[in-house]
This record gives sequence, structure tokens and C-alpha cells, in this order.
Amino acid sequence: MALSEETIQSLAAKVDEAARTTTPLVMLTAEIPELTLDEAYTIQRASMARRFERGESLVGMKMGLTSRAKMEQMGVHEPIYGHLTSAMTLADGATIAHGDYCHPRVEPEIAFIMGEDLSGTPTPQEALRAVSGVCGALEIIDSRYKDFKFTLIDVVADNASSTGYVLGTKLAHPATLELGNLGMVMSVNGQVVETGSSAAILEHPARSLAALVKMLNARGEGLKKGQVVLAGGATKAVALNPGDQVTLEVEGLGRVELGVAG
Ligand code: 0L1
Ligand code: MG
Repeated sequence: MALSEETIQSLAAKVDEAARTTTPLVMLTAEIPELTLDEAYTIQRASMARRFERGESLVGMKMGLTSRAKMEQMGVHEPIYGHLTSAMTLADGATIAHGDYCHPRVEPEIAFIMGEDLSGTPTPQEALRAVSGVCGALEIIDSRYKDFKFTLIDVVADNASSTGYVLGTKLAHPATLELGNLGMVMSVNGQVVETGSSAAILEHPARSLAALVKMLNARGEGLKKGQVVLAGGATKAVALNPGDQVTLEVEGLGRVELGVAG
């Protein structure tokens, strides 16, 4: 039985409130086991509408669970997407406060800046033609679920754990890079914690972009010129601790940094 609009709104209010107040939440599927993936995306959009009412704006989209390492970490087999808002944007070198999050983790990513609107069902090559710039990025994810217990459907309702992102300041045109195999090294406090390649992002970040556009198209939506797209993590996520200084180096795209205060 389809969820009523009232239930959708009440679940959206729950995930929104958990994110806004950093209060862990019991997974939605514990209460409603029959929740579908499609309904979870509807809840995600309803929770975004609440943020937009508070003055945040949509700045782009993210793909999640794109690498084999991440899928294994989460025990799932398909990528998901979430919305990025103005309140999630952090400057390169920014310091976040650990206490502002439930259980924050960081992932090394590749980001696209859209040079044109993009919708429909493009091939990866067609999707890449709509991109004006590529850069390295760090994504902070913070699932709001209590004891870190949730299903794929819960994660989607919780906007794919989206919390923050830092873009590198070196922007390159995709045609100038071997985008399908860029070396990526993430270090914490000077120690290498994850190494990978952009190939781990659905085998090529452009495939992730095309997959996102196809999923948005299923809801009659698309990407807009100027929006940011996080293509997904190239490795598994790493827990952040107070005092951490995180650095990501991406071949041809320089360095991205993030600090964590207590
Ligand atoms: O960015 C992502 O890969 C989404 C991850 C969602 C699950 C989690 O919180 O780890
Ligand atoms: Mg991610």
C-alpha cells in the first residue's frame, strides 16, 4: 500500500530534524518495513523542501555507494543519490567541529561542475560533454541513524548521509585528464589512510554522472548548468576524529584539505 502524503511528510520531518539537531534516529524501516526505494526518494525530496523553506538552496547532487569497497562496506549492490545544499558547502582548508555531527566520516571523491543543463539518458561520453570542470573533493558523510543501523532505503530517505563537501581549487577540463584512472591518496595527520583510483567510481566517474542523470530522469528531473556533482567515493569512508587534518591528493588535480576541531 502506497504511503500517504501525511506519512511522507512526517518521515521527512523526522530525518530533517535528526540532521538539523544532530540527534540520532531509529531507522525508518523499523517502523515501516514495507517502505520502498521510490518512497525513500520521495521522503528525501520532502526533507530537502524543508531545508529550502529555511533558506538553503540546491547547489548540486551527489552519487553514493559507487565503489566496490563502499558497496562491500555497506552490503549493497547499487549506487544511490542525494541532494547537495548551500549549507553543506565548505571551503578548501575549512575546519569543522566534530561535535556538530553524529558519526562523521570522510571520502575521497571526484567532482564535476556542470557547464550545461543535462537531462535524459546520456551515455557517459555525452554526459561528460556537459561538464565544464573537474576537481578533487572530500565528502563528509554523517548518517543520522542510531547505532549506525540502517538499510539502503533508510539511507536514501536520509539524503544519502549528505552533510558537507570541500572542492579542490584546481579545476581542469575533463578532456585534459585521464579521468578514468586518476590516482587518489587520502591522508590523515600525514599518514596515508586510503589509496585508490577514480576507476573505482563505477569504473569511470563519467559513468556515475550518466547513471545519476538517468535516475533523475526517471522523476522528470535533470542537472542544471553551474551545479556541482560529487561522482562518489573512490575508497571506503574513514571515520573523522577531533584533531584530524585530512588531505586528498588527486593526480593532475592537486590537493584538497579539511580540518576537524574537537
Ligand atoms: O556518499 C556515499 O557513498 C553515501 C553513503 C551512505 C551510507 C553511509 O552513511 O555510509
Ligand atoms: Mg560519497
